[in-house]
Amino acid sequence: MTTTLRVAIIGGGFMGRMHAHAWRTAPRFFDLARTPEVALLVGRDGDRAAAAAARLDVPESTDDWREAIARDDIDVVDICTPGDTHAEIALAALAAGKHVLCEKPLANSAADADRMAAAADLAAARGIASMCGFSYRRTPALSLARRLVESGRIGRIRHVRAQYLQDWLSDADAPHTWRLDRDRAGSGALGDIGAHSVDTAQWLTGSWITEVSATVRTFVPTRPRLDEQVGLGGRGAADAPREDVTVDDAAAFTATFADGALGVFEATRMATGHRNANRIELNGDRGSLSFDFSAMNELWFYDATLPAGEQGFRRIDVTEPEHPYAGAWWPAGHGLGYEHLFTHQIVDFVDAVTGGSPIAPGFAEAARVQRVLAAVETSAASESRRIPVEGVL
Ligand code: 4PW
Repeated sequence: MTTTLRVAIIGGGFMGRMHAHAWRTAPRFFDLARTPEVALLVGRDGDRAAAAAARLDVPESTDDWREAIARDDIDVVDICTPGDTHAEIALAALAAGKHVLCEKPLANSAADADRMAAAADLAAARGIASMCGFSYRRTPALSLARRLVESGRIGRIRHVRAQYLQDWLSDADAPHTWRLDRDRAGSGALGDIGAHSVDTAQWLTGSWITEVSATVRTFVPTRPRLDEQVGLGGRGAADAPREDVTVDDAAAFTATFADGALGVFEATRMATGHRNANRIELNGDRGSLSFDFSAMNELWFYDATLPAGEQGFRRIDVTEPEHPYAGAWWPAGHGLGYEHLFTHQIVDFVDAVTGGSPIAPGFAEAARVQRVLAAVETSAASESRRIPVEGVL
């Protein structure tokens, strides 16, 4: 068995660059059964692909993802493109016997997600691994939270409270990007960042969401045409022709979990002042856990089994060798950043490819997230959801 794992990254934008960094960093800090080599980068056009490949020190580039599928010397296809391309690329890659890592959300529809999950199951029987990139699971603090939940430290969970707040679209003249186009992105804040909250909540609790009641809003119906993509948004003249926003700017929903817990979720990219506040809190009958990505190296734990006079939320600095992933990095509490989640994701993916550990989340689990997103949009579109409060206007 060759010791290398040759990777083609499809997409050279924010996530493509992040994944290239993670593929290269993982073997430098973790012992991997096979050594990843990013061999090919696929971009939207030849020049962009070549420029991204040169910047990321990837030896070859192309503008056609089908080349990656056709090459016998490619073992892994890593999909870092907008959601409208995920199903076609993943299905072709799995059929060609490639292992697949696919960015979230898995697809732009529950139907596509289910097709991908079915193909992944068939491929798994041939030893082909496939995983969806819900990277926040790989935060050491959230992995520690899952250990504490699994060991019963907070008991039976009654409440899940999840918010993912960003503000890069707060300016009504922030230009139109693919993330605002339903045909490209599938949905807006709901699928782009709310999907993370849904996955994290189901993963931490070990319980599926069975019912939702939702509201979505589009506060800014049109935005100026984009001149140049920069990060999540970009540059565009405020007086440029405006293009329709066809997705949600914000989503809020309640959720019922299979084990009876009640969830409250919120996702928006217009929460002025919040750059990337990805928060979740679990309240159980023996304690609570609280996490805010803005302080990603900390987990807050309330132990209700302590003597009453000693109870209170205490901060766990999740930076020690005893904590998930942390021991591979820096000593003396120096902490980690967003990019480390993606390195951990590669470590777990390579481990899954080499049969060392189960795949999580696989496409079937990611398809469950997609079905929750679909239920949220169905609820939000259903007038029966709106119950007027008596006596008000
Ligand atoms: O999943 C990604 C998040 O980690 C999103 O697609 C964009 O990047 C917006 O927030 C972060």
